[in-house]
Amino acid sequence: MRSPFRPKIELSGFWRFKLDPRGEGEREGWHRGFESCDVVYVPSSWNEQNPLWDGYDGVAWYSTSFYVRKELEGKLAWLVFKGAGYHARVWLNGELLGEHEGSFTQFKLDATRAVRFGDFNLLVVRIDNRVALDRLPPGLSFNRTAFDFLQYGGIHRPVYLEFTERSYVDSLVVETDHEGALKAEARVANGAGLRARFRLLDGRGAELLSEEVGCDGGVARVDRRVSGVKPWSPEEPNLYTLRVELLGERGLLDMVEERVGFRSFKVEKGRVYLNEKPVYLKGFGRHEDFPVTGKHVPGAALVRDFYLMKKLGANSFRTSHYPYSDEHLDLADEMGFLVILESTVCLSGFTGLFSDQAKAREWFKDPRILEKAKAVLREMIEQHRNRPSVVMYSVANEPPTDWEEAAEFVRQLAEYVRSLDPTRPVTFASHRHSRDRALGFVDVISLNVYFGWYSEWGSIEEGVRRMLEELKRVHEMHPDKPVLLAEFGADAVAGVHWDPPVMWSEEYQAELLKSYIEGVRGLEWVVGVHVWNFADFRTPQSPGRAVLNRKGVFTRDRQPKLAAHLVRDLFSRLPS
Ligand code: ADA
Repeated sequence: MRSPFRPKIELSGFWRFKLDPRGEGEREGWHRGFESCDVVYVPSSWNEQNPLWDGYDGVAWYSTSFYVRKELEGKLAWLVFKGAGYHARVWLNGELLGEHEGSFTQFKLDATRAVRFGDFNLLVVRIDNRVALDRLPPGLSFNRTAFDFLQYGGIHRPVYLEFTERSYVDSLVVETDHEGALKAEARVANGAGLRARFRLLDGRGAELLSEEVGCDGGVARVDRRVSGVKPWSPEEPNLYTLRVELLGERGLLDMVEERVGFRSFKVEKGRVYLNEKPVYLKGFGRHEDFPVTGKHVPGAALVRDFYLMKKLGANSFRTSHYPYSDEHLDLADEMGFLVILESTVCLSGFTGLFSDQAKAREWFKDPRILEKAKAVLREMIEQHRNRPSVVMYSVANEPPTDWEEAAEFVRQLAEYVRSLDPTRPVTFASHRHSRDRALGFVDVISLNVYFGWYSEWGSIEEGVRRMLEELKRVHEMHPDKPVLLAEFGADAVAGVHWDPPVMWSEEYQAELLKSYIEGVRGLEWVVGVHVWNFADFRTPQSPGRAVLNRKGVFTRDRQPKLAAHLVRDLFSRLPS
């Protein structure tokens, strides 16, 4: 939900910055302002902005100042962070506004009490980026994590102030289908006696619907079937604007908008259907990772990513392994991609973090962890549920769900997601395959498979044989569930060539991807293939990582490896 109507102060730019390795800033009163010669750019991770900060796994402070015009006095002031982490604590003019845990979902703080109208204001943010076992995703330290991507720190996404009247639209939920059904519900703060006008506009601004309803009880709803709308699909991502205008005696009090697409996505008898037609999910696991800016992928780089995915014939990706930014998913809506929106419960190397496996099992029974996992799911669904591109939720990546405790944990998350949004299928990415005890709890089975890379070294043929064996075993256990090959791939250092194909060469990566994609073609219960990964990305340091995870079909600066050309050809010969 966005509002072109509300006065806004964007806070992107150069901020003051100070590391706090001993965690003494708060005791020293840095929240009232601090001296520092260091500068950092917002939005971006701090890590690659200064080599001294690259591996910094600790606390750091940000500050900036801004002017608020006097004529805004009397309005409510909201401070919005689109993503900062791992943990942010925020002060305005020395007053604590609040805090937030988790780097990848937006949060909004009421700044009305603390803001100085007609004056300059000092905003100070404390970011704690330490890795810990009770954080999601968990780890022991910067290079000992359960997840294979860098724990970037900082204010990765935009920050801004916006101002509303005391009556405003607080949230908007929209549900559609491909035949023009439109259900919209707006929650209105202090809405007694007010009216809300719902307007649906097409791409040229022509009005297809205009309906005025009351806001008593703080809720305004419409439930109509709009004729003449064109469905949303990857081939034709038709978008409309749903505008909600809040009306009082003095006229327009607030206005919010949401871009909507009319589409249906469902799972039936082991298939997935988009707008009642079977669809094949062709694409990638991705990351939000870019040189220098880290977790913040600049708009121009996102545009290049999407054109490259289109060029390769992709129609889908998973937001591995955390919710992506609004800009990222805006392009998915705009350019037509079927997105699996994944939470931050990434547990790839989880069991290896514990010498005592009993303690690892106990982790899944800790109510604080379950609460944190639910909070991420709640926030990501609230932020992205109106998007036509989001067709499925993934509650976790590679949990050790051969363990009963982990399977029960995943079951609770799947149940919780359905209670929040029953309109979308649920999955999680499994690397336990036929040993997995949680596959029955989800609607689509997603499998991460690396035979021929982490085992059967150097033998793609043997790897593909084992892959097919395992997939068929899973299918026999769950014949009614569609299977997505959610991850498969091989590292290749760009420029390393070898004939015959050997591991780490571009040829081996290309050959493995080709063999996997062709190996599953014709298995009608396999509903898609997501290559791991779209581009090379930063990871914790280890002997198995050559600075980056090199499984990208593109380099980190988005130049193609041999595999990219091959994937384009393979995708062109797959069903759409
Ligand atoms: C796992 C994990 C990915 C990445 C991949 C790899 O499947 O889900 O994040 O680590 O393996 O490259 O090994």
